[in-house]
Amino acid sequence: EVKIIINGEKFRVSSKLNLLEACRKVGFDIAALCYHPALGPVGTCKCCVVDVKSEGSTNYKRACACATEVWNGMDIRTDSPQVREQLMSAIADLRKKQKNRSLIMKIAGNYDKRGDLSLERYIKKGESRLQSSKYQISEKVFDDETDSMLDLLIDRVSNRFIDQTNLAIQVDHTKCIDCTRCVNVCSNLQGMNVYSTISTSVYVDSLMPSLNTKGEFLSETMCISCGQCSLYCPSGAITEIDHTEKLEVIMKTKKKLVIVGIAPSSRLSLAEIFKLTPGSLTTGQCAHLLRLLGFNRVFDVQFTADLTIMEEGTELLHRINDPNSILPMFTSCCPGWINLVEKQYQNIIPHLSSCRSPQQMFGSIIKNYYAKKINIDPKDIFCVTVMPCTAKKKELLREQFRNPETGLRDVDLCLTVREVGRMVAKRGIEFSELEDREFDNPLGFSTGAAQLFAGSGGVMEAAVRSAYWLKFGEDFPALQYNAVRGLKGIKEAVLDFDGRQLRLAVVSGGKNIHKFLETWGTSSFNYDFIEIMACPGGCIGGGGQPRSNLDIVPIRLKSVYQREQKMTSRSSHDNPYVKKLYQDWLKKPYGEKAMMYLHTTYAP
Ligand code: HC0
Ligand code: SF4
Repeated sequence: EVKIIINGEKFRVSSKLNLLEACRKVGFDIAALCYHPALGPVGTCKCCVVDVKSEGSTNYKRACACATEVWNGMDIRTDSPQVREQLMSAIADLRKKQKNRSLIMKIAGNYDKRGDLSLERYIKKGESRLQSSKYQISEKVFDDETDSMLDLLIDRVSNRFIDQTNLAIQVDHTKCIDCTRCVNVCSNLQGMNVYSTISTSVYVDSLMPSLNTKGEFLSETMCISCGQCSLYCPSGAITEIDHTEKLEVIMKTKKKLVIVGIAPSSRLSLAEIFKLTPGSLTTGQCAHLLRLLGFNRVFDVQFTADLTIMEEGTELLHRINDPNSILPMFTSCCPGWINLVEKQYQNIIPHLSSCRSPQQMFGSIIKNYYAKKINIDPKDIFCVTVMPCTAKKKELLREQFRNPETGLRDVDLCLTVREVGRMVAKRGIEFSELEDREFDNPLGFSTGAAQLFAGSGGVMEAAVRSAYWLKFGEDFPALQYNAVRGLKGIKEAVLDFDGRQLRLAVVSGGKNIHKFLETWGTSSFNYDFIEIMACPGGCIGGGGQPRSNLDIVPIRLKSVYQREQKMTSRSSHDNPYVKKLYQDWLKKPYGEKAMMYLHTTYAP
């Protein structure tokens, strides 16, 4: 601990904190755009500026609190005229960056539309407009390297200021403030290295958008659509592609039966958007809320999570029993992970479970089974999901999930939790007051196993419970499987399966996945069943979750386990509606019909 003085008041704080964290801890909530506790100091936005001086010294010095350590006797002023002045200039700088960006993007747009401006004329025009602007722009705005970047910009960005090529997340370059959080998150947390700042020799006065150095659109990069960058972006430059307006149009025309399914972890975080305790929204309140938003049927994706377990558990047993089959088997419900395999680890494809994700099983059941059951043409159904994930938006667009005969997609649209939050706010619904309502059936009932899907290790635990039951005809002892619980990035366990030692691994977060797969193909990579989720912590840490402080992820996970324990049935094979679905329609897990409607293929 050290003793410090802030604005004349004395405090004791841990010496491990940086000055920004220390100030926040004792109640001085200093704004900072580029700093994020999970990422560490960057020091580009300069918004957390403070005055500091040592004991005995007379002069205060300006410092970015995020990049400053605390020391004994430190004297800090957070609101002196000098600090304010510096802050104003930092904010003006940020605005300037944004303005300059939009200007250059607009010029690029004009160039493309008219098509008659040579690059040289374009540069001169740009230069004079920039120099006559009220912002001070460096003289050396355009040099040779910048030339080629501009070329790229004009060529690649053309008339678009917003890169929506990824289909899940979008980058609005005009809103970027150069905080570099996305670069940090994508490289250091996810190990994907999609973004990079353009090297300083080219990067004059922040005129260039943070395209990666090759100037590619997102769709041309290794991006797996996990959306982690959209969780950390402080300026709204990186967001999910918003589908709320499209949905509202569909709802207003009242031509389709609009059906929704909510994902396991979405219900745990929705309340956070409205400053309620995380996990405080009950499943019953979620069902009520979704009805108020205008959905005609409100179902639970946890129902198809149970179904996934029946299929995946059976598939695992098949693979274990058949000496010619391919092991280890990897889970396949995380679309960010599937994107990663298809882009970077294609030799893993035969190892992926062929099970569709619960989202896609949901759509398939709705359009192929439920439609018939209620005697409605599937084309008159609009199927929506509420996910903690951005990659799910892209998953539903895969050709594999379009009915080959009717051409209809199984799932029509996916909203992130944040989008639902926006819809709720727009309608002015006060949901802390909402009473519980039941989900509709038959896709409304689920077990504890399905609730576990929300956190890393949950699919594994659910699968172990049912694979055990499928094999031995009795419940997994004590149900709870602690070895795969918790937020560690890589977890391993060995399970005694009637004398055969099943080697299990659970991995979440891009960087951990890369690390885990380093030994792939060598004899030390020795597993039977592996659960992988692209986001740190699994879906509870998903890229479509509310932008809460990330220390909330353990709280969400605790809420998962608490909810799970209270559920009446806790193993997927106990779901009576799943059993009935097999009786009525699918016949048996991993059977012919199930293969047709619940399984899929992957493309290298
Ligand atoms: Fe999944 Fe997920 S990825 S685990 O399989 O929870 O169920 O599809 O919905 O929430 O995104 C399931 C699927 C989800 C979540 C996510 C979770
Ligand atoms: Fe990187 Fe994920 Fe963002 Fe793509 S979505 S740029 S992989 S963090």
